[in-house]
Amino acid sequence: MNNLRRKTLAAASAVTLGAGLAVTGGLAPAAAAGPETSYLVLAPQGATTGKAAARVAAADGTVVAAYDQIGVLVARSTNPDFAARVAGAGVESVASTAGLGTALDEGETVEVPAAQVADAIGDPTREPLYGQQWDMDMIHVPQAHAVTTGRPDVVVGVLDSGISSTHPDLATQIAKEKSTSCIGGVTDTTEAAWNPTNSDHGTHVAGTIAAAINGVGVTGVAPGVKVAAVKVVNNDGYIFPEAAVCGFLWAADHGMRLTNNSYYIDPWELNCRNDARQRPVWQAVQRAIRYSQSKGVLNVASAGNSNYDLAHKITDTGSPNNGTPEERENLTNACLDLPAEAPGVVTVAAVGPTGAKSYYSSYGQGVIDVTAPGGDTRFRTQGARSTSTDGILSTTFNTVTRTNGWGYKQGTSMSGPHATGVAALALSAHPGMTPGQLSSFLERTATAKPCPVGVYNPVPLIPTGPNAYDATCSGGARNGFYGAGVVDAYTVVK
Ligand SMILES: [Ca+2]
Ligand SMILES: [Ca+2]
Repeated sequence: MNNLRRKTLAAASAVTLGAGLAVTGGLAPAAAAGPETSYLVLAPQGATTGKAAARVAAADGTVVAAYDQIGVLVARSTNPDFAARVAGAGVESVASTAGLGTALDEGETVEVPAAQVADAIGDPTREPLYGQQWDMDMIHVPQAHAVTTGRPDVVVGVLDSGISSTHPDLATQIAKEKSTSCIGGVTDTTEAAWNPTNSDHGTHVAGTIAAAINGVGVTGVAPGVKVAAVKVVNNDGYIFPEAAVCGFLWAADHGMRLTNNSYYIDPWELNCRNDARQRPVWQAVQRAIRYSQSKGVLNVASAGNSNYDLAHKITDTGSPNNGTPEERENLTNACLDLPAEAPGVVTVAAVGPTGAKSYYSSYGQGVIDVTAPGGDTRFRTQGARSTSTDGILSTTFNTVTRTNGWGYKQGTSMSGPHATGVAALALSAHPGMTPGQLSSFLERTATAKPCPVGVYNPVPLIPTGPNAYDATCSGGARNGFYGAGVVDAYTVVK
C-alpha cells in the first residue's frame, strides 16, 4: 500500500508540472519562464497580507486568492526564482504546492440497475431502496427520524468532488447559494463549477448525509438539513492544499457548522520531516482548519483506507527511521495527515454490516475518535469475492453517461458522512453546542465496542499477500479500531 501511494503521488507531481507548460510573455528579462506554478505565501501569523501581496507582484507573481482571515495568499508565477524573490519582510514563508496534490481514494461504484430501482417498493412507510440501507438501521436512523430529520438551517459543507444538482434525491437538499468550486484555491460559484465532472464521490457522500425522504431512492442520515457542495477535487482526481484552504474558509465564512472531509492530503508519504520546503503548505492548511473552528465549525474527516496504524507511522511505513527526537517532534507538528489528524477534527474509522472493523479501515489509538458504517464487501467470503450489497448504498452520478442513479461504494469516505449526518442531527436538536461540545457529545453517545482479541484479519483469502490486512487493536473502552464507538443517530436527538 505504501508503494502504491508513493506512485500515486508521483503521478500527481507529473500532472501539476505538465499542466502549465504554456509560456506567457511579460516576464522580467533575468528569468526564463518555467511552467506556471501555484504557491502558498504566508504572512506572519495575525498580520495582514498587504506587504506579501506587494512582494508577489514584484516577483513576477499574480495573487489569485487572498485569504486575509488567516494571512495566506494563493499566487501563481512562471518565474522559477519566484519563491526566493518573494521572501522578505511581510512574508513568513512561501512554498510551491506542485507535487503536493493527493489522489482522492475514490473506490468503485457498483450501480443498482435502473429497472431494479424502478421496481423497488420497499416498506411503504420508508424509501423504496431502504431495504438495502443496513447502515441506517445500524445507527438507529429510523428511530431518530421519529424525533427529527434535522433542521434546514444546519448546512453541511461537503468538501469533495462536487454534488449532482439534478439528482432526484438531492436537488431539494442542496444549499445552492452556499455551494462553490475551490479548484486552484479560487472560488467559482456557478452551478456547473460545483457539479461533478469525473467523479461521483461527492454525490455519494452527500446522499449519505442528506438524501431526501421523498418516495424515491434512499434516505440520508439527516434529510432535514442541507448540504453545500464545496468542490476541492480537481478533474484529475487530486486535492491540492490551496483547494482545501479555500474550502475550509468558504465553509467557515458562509455559516456552515459542519464540514465532511472524505479525503486527506498526506504529506507523510513525501517524507516531509526531511523537507522544510513543504512545511509552509501544511501550516497554511492548519491555519485554515483552526480558523474554521474559531468560527464554530466542527470538521469531520475519514481515517483512510490503507489498514494503516496511524498511531505508529514511523515504524509502520518502512521509511528510513533515522529520526532524532527533534525530528519526531517535527513529524508531530508538521507532517500530520490532514485534515484527519489536525487537533479538534473528528476522525472516523469504518465498520461493515456485522459491526466489525472494515478490512481496509485505517486505525490507531488516540487517532480514531468514533466509527460508523463504511461497508465491507469482503468479510463475507473472507476476501475471496466482493459482495457489493455489503457496501453503502447512496446517490450516484455516472460520469460517462451523465445520468443520476443509486449505487454502492465502500470506504472510510462512506463512514465519515454517517458521523457527519449524526452530528447534523445532534446540532439540530442542540443548536447551541460549540464544536468541542458537539465532538464530545458524539463520542459520549456512541456505542462503545471492544477490541477483538489477538491479531485481526477478516480477509485472509485476499491474494495480495498473506498478512495484507492484519491489524492489532489496542486500548480499552476507547480503542484504536473504534475510538469511542459507533455513532448513534437516536441517542443524539432523544
Ligand atoms: Ca429518497
Ligand atoms: Ca481527531
